[in-house]
Amino acid sequence: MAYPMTMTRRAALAGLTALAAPALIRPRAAFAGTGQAFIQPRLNEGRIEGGRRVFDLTVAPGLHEFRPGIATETIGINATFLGPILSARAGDALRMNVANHIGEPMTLHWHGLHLPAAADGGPHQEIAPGAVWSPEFDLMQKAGTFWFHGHQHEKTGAHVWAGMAGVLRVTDDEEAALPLPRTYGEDDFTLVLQDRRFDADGQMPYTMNMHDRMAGMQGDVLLVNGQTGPVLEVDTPLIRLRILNGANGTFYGLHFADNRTFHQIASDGGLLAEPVPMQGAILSPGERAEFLVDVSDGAAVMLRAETFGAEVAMMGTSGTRDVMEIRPRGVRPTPTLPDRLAEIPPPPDATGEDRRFDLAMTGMGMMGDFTINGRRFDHSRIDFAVPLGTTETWIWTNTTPMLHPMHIHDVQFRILSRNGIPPSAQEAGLKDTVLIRPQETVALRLSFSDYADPVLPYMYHCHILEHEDAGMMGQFTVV
Ligand SMILES: [Cu+2]
Repeated sequence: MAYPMTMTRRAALAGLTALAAPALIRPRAAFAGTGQAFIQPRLNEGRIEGGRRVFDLTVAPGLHEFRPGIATETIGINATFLGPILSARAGDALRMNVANHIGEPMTLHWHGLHLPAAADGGPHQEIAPGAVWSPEFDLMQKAGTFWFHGHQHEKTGAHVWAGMAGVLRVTDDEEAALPLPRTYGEDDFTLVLQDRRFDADGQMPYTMNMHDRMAGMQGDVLLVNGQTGPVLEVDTPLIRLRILNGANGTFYGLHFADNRTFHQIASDGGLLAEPVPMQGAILSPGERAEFLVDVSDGAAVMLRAETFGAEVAMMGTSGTRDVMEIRPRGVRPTPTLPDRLAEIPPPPDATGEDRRFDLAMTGMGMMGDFTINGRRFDHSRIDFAVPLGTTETWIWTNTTPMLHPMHIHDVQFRILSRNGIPPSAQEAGLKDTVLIRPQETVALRLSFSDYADPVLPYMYHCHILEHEDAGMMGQFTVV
């Protein structure tokens, strides 16, 4: 049954689906909702050793049952698919022991964290097969939902597709003082959304066709923490959903089947100024958001995602899929939401350079290159150096007909404008990944502090992993 799009969701998708064509991908009946109880990855608080919070992460091949009785070859982190939810407090001194058991070089990148370049886990921190990498750094974040994933040169797409990703949940005093749901597994749930294609043997080989090379890998099976169509039963009137778009190349337009209003309370880097009411929210690959959902009426409701790829302006969306059914066990009093969440000061004034980044596509797309300022990624080329202690303005212009979610390492930045218009409330907080639509110019303000390294760079890249692996990436040092 086609779901009638609300005006709000139409507005959210405006400009993306103007030239919509028929759906490309249809869900497979075999993967219709299983009705399994929702499972979220295990919460892992690490261990305290000499004043440091230490996490032991073993990255290894696995066999995961996406369907009962069918073992699919995967990569997992302390698990058969994906990794644990790491839990740490802002200000913690961390050590990550990352053991590579996958038999080929890999890296593990801490997405969204402000840290020294040597600890970043980008393509320059390669972990040899059999080796353990143990970066140490301070957790200099606000409370929020961060994540970690493979970032091996030209293998990011393949590694993440296989399951090399996990979530880092950061707490702090500011967030803890607010009347918000935060009890893991009771009223606070983490959802890693991804989609995958399975072959006749139940495997998910990373084989790209021409469309995948152009638009990024998309699948016809929507996964929530590796499950299909789970059911979440809850006992509280208000629940918090921390959602990561962990897909390689798919965008999710999240909404509820009954069109209910829900509230976004956090973006990539932490809490927003106040709860933002909405009936639909788009999450690009790499982005996170936290939502409050009022389920006090006791009615079961389906969380749904309109799914689409980078090429949506040309090809339309690939349809609407069920994500997870929420079943409250009883009617409860209507909850009250806090009026204010966090202090979000105006973006800092610029003290350094304005830099321009032109996103372009050469050739006719299918076999062409994606470039930034006319150049493909070169592992041995530093594109520019930023002076430590400066605040810069980065202006992105997208002349391709595709969506590109651009991610910048080391910083949580602020969005100044989209085509000259100030950002909406849900984009006015801390961000590390920003969607740049076709024909859009987006200005960001970024401060580079604390960590300098004359040699080791940070990355900036499209978070459609097939675009990144194809060279839509650059690197800068902070000096
Ligand atoms: Cu891209």
